[in-house]
Amino acid sequence: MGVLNVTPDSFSDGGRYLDPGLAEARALRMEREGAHIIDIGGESTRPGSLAVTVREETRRVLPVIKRLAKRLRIPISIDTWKRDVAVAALDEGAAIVNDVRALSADRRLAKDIARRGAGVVLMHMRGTPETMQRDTTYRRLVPEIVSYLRSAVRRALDAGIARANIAVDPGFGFGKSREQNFELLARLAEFSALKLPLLVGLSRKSFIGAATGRDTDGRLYGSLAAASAAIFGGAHVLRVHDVLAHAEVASVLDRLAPAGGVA
Ligand code: HH2
Repeated sequence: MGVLNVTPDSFSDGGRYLDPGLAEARALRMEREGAHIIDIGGESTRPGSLAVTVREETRRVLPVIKRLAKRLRIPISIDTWKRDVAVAALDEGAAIVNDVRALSADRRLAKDIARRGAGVVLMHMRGTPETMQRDTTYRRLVPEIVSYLRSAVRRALDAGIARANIAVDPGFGFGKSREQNFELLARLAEFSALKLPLLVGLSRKSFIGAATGRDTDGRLYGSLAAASAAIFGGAHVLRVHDVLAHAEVASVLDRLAPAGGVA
């Protein structure tokens, strides 16, 4: 899944793709480089960020979705937790809602997704991006996140979303300390209990920089190491900024599966 942030302030590519023409070119390039999904976001969710209005978010993403729906052969996902933004994006050609609040912000969104036969990514976060790093204590980290995701999956199924259209995500960097992000990565295999495709967003995140001492733009090698660990831990979808490099890593690791290796 290639990341396309149409925002002025995303932690890694903020401000680079505000122009719809540049955003379109970036998405087409990620498709050529091996992306299977393009994830378009109009609001930064980096720690401490504030929510933008629906009007502003749709103003940023809709023109890009409109253009790309005609040109891409791969599906578009809309990275939003706001119902109005999600519905407008689906109606313009997005096929998946990537919801960092796992359908908890507005109960009606699940039904909107079900009615359109769209896909959904259910991600774990505690609080909001503004507050999520204030308290990162968990009684039992992995079981708590698994159980949160289990409830979110129940919400999705109850609204009529097909099981085949659901993926889950532990939400790296969303209300977790550095150590907890590493623990989650080391214990990713435990999420197979949910028996659903597992998506992870590790690319260029700060816990990777904490290990390598690099800033956002210098985190490719660290991200690739984390992605490899995630594949060994059973991840099915990698949400990344550097598509070509990750696609090459995945294509080598995928060769291990027929030999009884990587799941
Ligand atoms: N991470 C970010 C945004 N959306 N969605 C899912 N499912 N999983 C993630 O880990 C995830 C996500 C944050 O990264 P980015 O979009 O690059 O930055 P920003 O939130 O600053 O726009």
